Amino acid sequence: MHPNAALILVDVQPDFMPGGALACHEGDAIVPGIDRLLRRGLFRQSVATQDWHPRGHVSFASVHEGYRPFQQIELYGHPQTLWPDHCVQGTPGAALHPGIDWSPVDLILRKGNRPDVDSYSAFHENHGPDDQRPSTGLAGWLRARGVSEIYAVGLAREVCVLWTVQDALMAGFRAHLVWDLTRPVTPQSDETTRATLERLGVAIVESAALC
Ligand code: VGL
Ligand code: ZN
Repeated sequence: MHPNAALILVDVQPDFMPGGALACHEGDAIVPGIDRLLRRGLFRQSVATQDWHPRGHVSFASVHEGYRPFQQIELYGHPQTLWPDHCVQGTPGAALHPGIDWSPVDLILRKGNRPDVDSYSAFHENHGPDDQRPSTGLAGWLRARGVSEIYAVGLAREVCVLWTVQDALMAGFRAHLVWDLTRPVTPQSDETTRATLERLGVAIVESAALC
């Protein structure tokens, strides 16, 4: 039991899994373990994020003439990776994965709905035209419910999961990443991701050790 902890389930959506628009390596392998973890009810609160883009979103390579997915541009003074069209609002690929019973989840937070700003983390949008990273309100929501630490699972390990644990730390939460319940877009990024987490003081844990 983790009486002061929240489970954050990041972007567990078909578009981030094999066959999806922006597939993570073995992205579907985390589905049974996440379903089991949710059913165990170990956490004070649980929050799911859902990547939820309008058609023609600024992060889609298809709207930047001459660019292809996975190339980088500068957007509002910050690097922006261009992605294949993914998680378009209302499409099956954007659904919360049907292999998980989502009924125990306390909050579902949709992100990336602003056409001109991307949004990786559960806590803040990415930089916008005014150079701010607007808060989603999640830190306050968690604090108001007595949460002081978070455990992150989901996709993608080196993108939205990593940004979420980084922002959690910045907001004053103890942060854990459940390694076996995350998968990366690019497996070659794992070494850098681990080093970053260790440097920041994020605990890397395995789901089998949670009790
Ligand atoms: C994500 C790229 C674009 C993620 C979302 O969930 O990690 N990655 N949108
Ligand atoms: Zn996205």
